[in-house]
Amino acid sequence: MKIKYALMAVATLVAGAALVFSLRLSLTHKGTKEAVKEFVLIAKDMKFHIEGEAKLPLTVRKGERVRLTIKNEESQPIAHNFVIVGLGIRTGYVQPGELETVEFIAGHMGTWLYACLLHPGLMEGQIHILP
Ligand SMILES: [Cu+2]
Repeated sequence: MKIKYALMAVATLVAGAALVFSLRLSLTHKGTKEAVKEFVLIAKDMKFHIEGEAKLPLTVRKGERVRLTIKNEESQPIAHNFVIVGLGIRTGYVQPGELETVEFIAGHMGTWLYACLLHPGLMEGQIHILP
């Protein structure tokens, strides 16, 4: 009887360890696979400015996950949004003091126009999706 319980305990431990190991494997896999390219665009004085070390125009590689945040830092009551014309990506209207983030996979190579649809001409730029 005692041996049977001991064997069951060992089997449970082994199964538990295998489960933990496979969970860690899948987490590690996910962590390396889903690197995110992050941009923060500041909307201020009717222009887009880039925050941090990123440069304009925005440049990413095909297949990359992109996380883009638009922050409205206007001192006047002016709303803005962010739309990548041609890729079907858009935020809602972002009010002063607010921000919104969109996330997408850069699936189509080329140079795409992005803009604030409320102020086209004043607030627009390009995103390059490279091979
Ligand atoms: Cu705008």
